[in-house]
Amino acid sequence: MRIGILCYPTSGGSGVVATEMGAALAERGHEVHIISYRPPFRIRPASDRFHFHRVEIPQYPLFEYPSYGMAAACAIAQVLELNPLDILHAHYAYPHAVSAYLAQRMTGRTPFRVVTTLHGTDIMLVRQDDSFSCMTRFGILQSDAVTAVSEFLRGCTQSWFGVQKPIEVIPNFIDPSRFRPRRSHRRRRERRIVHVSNFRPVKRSEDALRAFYLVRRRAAARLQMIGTGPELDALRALARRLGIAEHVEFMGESRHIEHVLAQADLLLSTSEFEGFGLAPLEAMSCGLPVVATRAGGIREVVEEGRTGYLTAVGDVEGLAERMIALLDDASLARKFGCEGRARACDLFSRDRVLPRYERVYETVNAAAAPAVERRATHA
Ligand code: GMT
Repeated sequence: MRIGILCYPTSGGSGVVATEMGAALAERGHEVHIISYRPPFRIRPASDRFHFHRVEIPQYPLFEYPSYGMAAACAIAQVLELNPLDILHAHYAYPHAVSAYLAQRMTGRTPFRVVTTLHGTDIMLVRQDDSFSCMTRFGILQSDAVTAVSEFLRGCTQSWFGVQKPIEVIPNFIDPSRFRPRRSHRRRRERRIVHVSNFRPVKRSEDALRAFYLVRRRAAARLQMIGTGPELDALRALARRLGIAEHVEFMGESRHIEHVLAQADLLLSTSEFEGFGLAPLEAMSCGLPVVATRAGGIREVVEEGRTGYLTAVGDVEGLAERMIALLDDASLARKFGCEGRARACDLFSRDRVLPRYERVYETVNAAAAPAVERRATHA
């Protein structure tokens, strides 16, 4: 099949999943066109069937707010001039599903079908600002098929947007040969706790520092903060105020997070909301136990009491206690790590998940009538 993938290029999970999906689909024989405003964060040469196209966002002094959504629609239309597509896979209902719809209309007939994957941030936006709601709902309703990365996210979408349209849950995936345990079981003097974030309020990374502060009073440990984002300076300042700065390493974005994870002792996730929780899954695949908040989709990734511990959002003491329990008991940590690895391989391996997307593509492609003509704007 000929598949276009429209995604954000940033280090957030949706861009990572979209790029990995593109690379893997190309390896499976599809022709893949990634469309994004810069080469996505984890993009890597996959095969000669894997192409990148840039969304150019025109600047003109009169227009104070250049429209990214429309620029994305133009980019799709330009790709289509030279490369016919069967499927345009939009990662995010807002704005990408709407851009895909617009591109369908611009190109006259309906040359491709639109599959939209909801990741979480796109759906959660409406809780912050209701003005996103009508466009997000429109994007969902106009897509030929919609998938969500967790049951939780499907439920939120159906209730917050009042849509009855079927939404198939297809979880995120990992490549188990890349995300694999590599650790020697020799105990280091300082145990390593990893926290992955884009340092936005929804991640509650302050809780990670505060919980780590409590851990430090009981165990020699080091906190590795991976990622970048708007709260970074405030977090550095907090680490200094708590007197733990020398034990907290702000590592920036990591293209090869699998190497950091493989050398760590546990993953800490403190979010208030997660559509899925890709970092916990990657950690489990590397054989790490996870300590996390019960934030939405994470409950479908981490099996409580078996592959990790879950606490209420904001329960800093609870997070610290669970981390100490795992750092103190090497055999428990190892048991959780092994169970996590097995769960990641059994339920979330790339080879298991990708055929599900291929089936969605085949189904919408086989649908008789061209999508735009037959669609109504209601559920
Ligand atoms: O978590 C972020 O802020 C990044 C975000 C994104 O949109 O790139 O991640 C979302 O998609 C990931 C991949 O499906 C999920 O694992 C994350 O849970 C989800 N984030 C949120 O829902 C906040």
